[in-house]
Amino acid sequence: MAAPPAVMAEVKSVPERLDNGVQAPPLHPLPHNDLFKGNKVQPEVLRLHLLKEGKITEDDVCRLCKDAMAAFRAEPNIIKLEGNVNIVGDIHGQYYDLMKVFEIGGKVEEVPYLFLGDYVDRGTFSCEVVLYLMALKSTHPKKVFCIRGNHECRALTRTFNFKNECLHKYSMRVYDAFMDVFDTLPLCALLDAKFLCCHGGIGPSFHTLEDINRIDRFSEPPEAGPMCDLLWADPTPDEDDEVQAKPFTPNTTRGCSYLFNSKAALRFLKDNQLLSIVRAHEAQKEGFKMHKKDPENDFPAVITLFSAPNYCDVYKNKAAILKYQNTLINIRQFKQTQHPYCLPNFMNVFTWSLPFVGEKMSQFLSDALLMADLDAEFEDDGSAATSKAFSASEKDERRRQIKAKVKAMAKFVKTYEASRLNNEELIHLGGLADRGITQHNMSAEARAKLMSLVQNDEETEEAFLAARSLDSLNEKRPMMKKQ
Ligand SMILES: [Mn+2]
Repeated sequence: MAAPPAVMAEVKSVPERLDNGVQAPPLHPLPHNDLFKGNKVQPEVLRLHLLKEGKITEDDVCRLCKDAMAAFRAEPNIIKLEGNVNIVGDIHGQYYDLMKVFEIGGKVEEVPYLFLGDYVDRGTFSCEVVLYLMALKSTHPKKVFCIRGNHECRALTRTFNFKNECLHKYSMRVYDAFMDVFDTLPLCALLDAKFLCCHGGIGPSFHTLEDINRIDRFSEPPEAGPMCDLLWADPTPDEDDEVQAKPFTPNTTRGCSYLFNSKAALRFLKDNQLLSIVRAHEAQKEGFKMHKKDPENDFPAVITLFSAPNYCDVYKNKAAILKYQNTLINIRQFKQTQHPYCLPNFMNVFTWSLPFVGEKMSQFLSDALLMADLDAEFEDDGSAATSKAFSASEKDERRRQIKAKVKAMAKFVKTYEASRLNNEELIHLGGLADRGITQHNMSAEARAKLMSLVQNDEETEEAFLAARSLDSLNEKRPMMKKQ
């Protein structure tokens, strides 16, 4: 039997246990007339309401989607931008960190923003991120630009947690409306005719900007081809770049698209008279990465930006945005902002505590049965009445029955215990848990080592790499369902 906790916590009454420092989320959706003044959405009203975990009505969600969709649809595949702009990498449902982005970068009214995609999944506030960005887009269509990331599609949102989040907070109607918006997002941006900004990178399926302009983008992204490469490709890791003779190699980590080496990047830049590729898509310990430099101009051919600090609540990484100001590049890093806690997969607290309660109940019953067994022995010895009532074979039968019951109950205890331990592990794995990471195929020893690094508070390179290693299974594109 498990040892009891060393010190019993002081038992407080229920009112004493209430934390008055935590505000309850608003009970009702934001009234339509607060959200819209005349025909215009009020982004600041929405921002503050979402910050308190408030919701808006489904009709208003659909209205925001319709307005944003019209703005996105009107844009070409490659958005042309000039002058100062803040570039932001992956957000992944981290609404409270998105607030920090605007604190650091300044207001949309002051400087335009370009977001490089992956607004949803992993974090637990994706609805809030998308709603707020859509409100900004329809209010400032020439100040806010959003391109498509690989997560802005049906295939990923249904295997990660965005679809679940929509169903948890809203409905299927809202999820479908978001997906229709994603189908209209532009694919990349061209900044000052020098920087190609996209979510993933380049692939062998296209060579010029004109090729990108020819893509019919208004659909679920395909599993191969130029649209897939723009959303999914990664640069070859620096350490492999030298040995990688081929410009493009299949991207096995992602399960689709390619890794492009620095030669491929330089070739593309030269062919299109560009300086650099600015992309997102990969978590970075420092929030950004300057990849290999072009020997001719000493400028990195590829820059990676990642704007989700402490990704999935376990990576312990910094985030960064790129401020492009007077043709100079300025990287601003930032750390995680506290956010309200959600159990993995939006599980409610009763479902979550079921294995714990089950374990304790079955343990109790198992102990009670053992006692019954002892009592039976005691009665045999002491009471003439029972001795008379039970023959020797009946006593054996009774013992056998109780033993069987104890055995069965022990199985229950074991099952519930395993389920409770699994739940506790999910808590430590945070956002890593949403695609069945617990079935990860690695030795118990390696797994324990990674877990201990992940659970440790230290912000070391080792802890970052441990989280990334545990999470690597999640990077793969899910198999398409044949429809
Ligand atoms: Mn991505």
